Amino acid sequence: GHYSAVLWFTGLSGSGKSSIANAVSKLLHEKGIHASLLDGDNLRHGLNNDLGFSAEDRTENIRRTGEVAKLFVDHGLFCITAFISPYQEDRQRVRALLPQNEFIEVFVDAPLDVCEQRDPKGLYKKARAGQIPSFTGISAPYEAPEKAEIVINTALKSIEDSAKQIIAYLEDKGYI
Ligand code: GGZ
Repeated sequence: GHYSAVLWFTGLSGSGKSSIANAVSKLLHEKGIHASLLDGDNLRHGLNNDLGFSAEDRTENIRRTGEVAKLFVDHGLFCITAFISPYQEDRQRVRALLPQNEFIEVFVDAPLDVCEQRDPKGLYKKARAGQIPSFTGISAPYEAPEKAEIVINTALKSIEDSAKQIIAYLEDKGYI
């Protein structure tokens, strides 16, 4: 058996949230544990397709996602979320929805210049050129967590090692 929780990833665009979240999901699956994976990309095509990137819309994006994550955990599943979730207060509100040990904040901590150099979708380039308004890190804020349960420096660690760090945390704390 296992003790389920939300693994709430937060970090800049291009920090590696989705890649690490996918790798963690795969490692859990190999252990016979099914995790539901939610990310900005997929939810913004459906449930959240009415939301843009204003501060208000991001807050609502995170609120809805938090409620969905809570449903999964209440049903005994791990839920892994990968959203920029740039506001401390929004993440705190999701944390408060759940018992203390059922919210695990994972700060995917890659410096802006590293994310900007990666620029896998060319979004930073567009944002610098003024073609994407309110782009996180360029023209909209990112509030780094002060007390995340897990901090990963993806400038120094591979996706695979980052995922292993998270699995080790879950084992160490007795979740799995
Ligand atoms: C930040 C944006 C923006 C703006 C589009 N700011 O690298 P990506 O493409 O795949 O990840 C980013 C994604 C962020 O969506 P989230 O739902 O995670 O954001 S939040 O938690 O802040 O609500 C990026 C793309 O959407 N994107 N415009 N202006 N990222």
